[in-house]
Amino acid sequence: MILRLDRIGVELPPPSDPDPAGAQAVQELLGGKFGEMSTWLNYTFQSFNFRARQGARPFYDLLSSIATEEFGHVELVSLTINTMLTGATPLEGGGAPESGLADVKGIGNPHHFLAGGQGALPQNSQGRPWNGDYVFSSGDLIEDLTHNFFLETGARNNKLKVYEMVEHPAARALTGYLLVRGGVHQVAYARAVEHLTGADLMKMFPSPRIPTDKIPESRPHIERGEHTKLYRFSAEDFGEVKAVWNGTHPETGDELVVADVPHPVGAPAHDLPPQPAVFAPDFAPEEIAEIAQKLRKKAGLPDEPTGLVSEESQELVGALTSKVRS
Ligand code: MN3
Repeated sequence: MILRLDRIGVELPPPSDPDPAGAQAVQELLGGKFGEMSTWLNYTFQSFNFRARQGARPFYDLLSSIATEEFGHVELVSLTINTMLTGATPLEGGGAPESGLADVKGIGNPHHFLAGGQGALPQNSQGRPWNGDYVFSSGDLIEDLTHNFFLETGARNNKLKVYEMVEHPAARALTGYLLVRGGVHQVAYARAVEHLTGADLMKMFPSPRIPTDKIPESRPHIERGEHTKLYRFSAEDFGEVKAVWNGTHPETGDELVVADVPHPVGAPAHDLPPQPAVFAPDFAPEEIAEIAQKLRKKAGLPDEPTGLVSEESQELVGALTSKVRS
């Protein structure tokens, strides 16, 4: 089972200039062959299918811990896409016949506006759906772990390319963070294979060569030691991971540690404003809010919503422009 927290893995910048073309490129990191849906579901199915897990417990615990972190990465990429799409149609007014949708014709992925409400989709950067065939779960532990090392290699390669292609601050913050965490997972699978076979994949296949310490958006995470920490996403379980995740980082020489907290501190998400032109969450969002408020009152809930969103969320609507990056 998975326990869900209403926080995101790392703080993301609030919406600024909308960038639908950039959001389309970021989709590769979500629903591409080497995207977060692939890392999440490869490790998830491998952990579900793990036979004789008691005898191989440290490896099962490693796969399970990384699988859960990947769920949060799917969330982060989705929120980045949503942030970049915010304001691409007018934030206020925007009713027919001038909804602003004509302004986004030919920019980015039309599905973001036509099939979705200016939100992320389980697709790659070409708009092709994520595919269950991307999941490799052979049942052979060494084969699966070697596959995962390769998957993380491709994933980091794609992240660096998206970093270089898209200069939107949300995309840069996302890729800066994911490059560091993907690096942890790449090293983790290399360590696991090394424990089982003696082969050092980091030496045999030193790819991709990414100097994350030179990337401004990665540096703060490295300074906090995020390149050395493995999280278990459980207060009680998956503790045998330390039998595999140990030694020193092959690039920095720092000691690899299992974090003593279950998950990263993270941050509350931004409450992104409505986009009435695409009916998200409705053509007249204030009516939904009114109904919800009545229901909350009837249920004996306090006047103010109990969930947490970022502090910036209060000012998001008025501060945004609707100017699309070109
Ligand atoms: Mn990931």
